[in-house]
Amino acid sequence: MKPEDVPRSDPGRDAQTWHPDPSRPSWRVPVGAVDAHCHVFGPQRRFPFSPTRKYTPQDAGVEALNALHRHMGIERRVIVQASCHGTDNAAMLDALRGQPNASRGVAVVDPGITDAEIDSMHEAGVRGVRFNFLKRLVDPGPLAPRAELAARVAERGWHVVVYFEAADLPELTSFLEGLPCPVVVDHMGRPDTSQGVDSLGFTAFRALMENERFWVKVGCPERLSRNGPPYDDVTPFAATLVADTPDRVLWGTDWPHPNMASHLPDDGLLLDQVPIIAPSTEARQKLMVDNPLRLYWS
Ligand code: 0GY
Repeated sequence: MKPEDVPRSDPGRDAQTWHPDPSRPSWRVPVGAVDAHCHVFGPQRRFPFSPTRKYTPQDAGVEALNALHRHMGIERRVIVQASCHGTDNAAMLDALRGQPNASRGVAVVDPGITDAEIDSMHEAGVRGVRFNFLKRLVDPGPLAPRAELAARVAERGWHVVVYFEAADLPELTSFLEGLPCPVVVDHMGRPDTSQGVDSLGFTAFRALMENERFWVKVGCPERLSRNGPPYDDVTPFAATLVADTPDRVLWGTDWPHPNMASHLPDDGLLLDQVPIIAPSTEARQKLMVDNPLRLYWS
């Protein structure tokens, strides 16, 4: 069991989870590159965390995120609501409004959200809702209200982002395939990286990806690796997905790597994984620019 998989009963404040001095990427990222999975947290005095959170991150505000992106040469970002802020999207929305053209968001909302609230989020740059099925983070709750919510946001051209463990895919497959909008899978569907890419679980995930409504984020090796940096055990999974579906892959930093205790990921090293998993200029242009622009900015 990886450290982050141990259920936590104490949501006491975590130590800082991001590298204070990330290395500079050793390659030149394409113009217009997008970080399609990052978060902002707090500051807690302005944007309090959810009372039902399972972990308490350090404040990780938008200024620190902006500084990281400047350092890495990344021009746009998709800010994803994480469980520690529950369904209060205020910190994420505030970050979107600070750089409206360069930002898009993915919200976590109550199924009872009003149309006016959805419209207001759309105005701020939100283009998706996230369904989190990780039992160590949330009580996933029933599926039917989520299907109804998906139908409502699909009318506005939004998509659904799903976060699940590979072991839960069989029971979620028919729900996911029935959603009336694009479905973006976080962190490669969290494969068991101790088993190879030919394992039954990853084979089932690749079969799901044959459906053209499905997209996948191929970053986050730091969370999936059993060996740690440079994450060689995760590389084949990401490279396989980029080769399978070059037009439906996205990449993100996962900054500030919340709820991680194993090590402080170096974001420069994470970005250096991109030329390994996407070896051609064309593949990198799709992964970091064309695909996220199509999904979030068109
Ligand atoms: C991530 C991963 C995690 C946390 C969340 O919503 C969240 O709290 O996403 C995790 O603990 O695996 O996407 O950053």
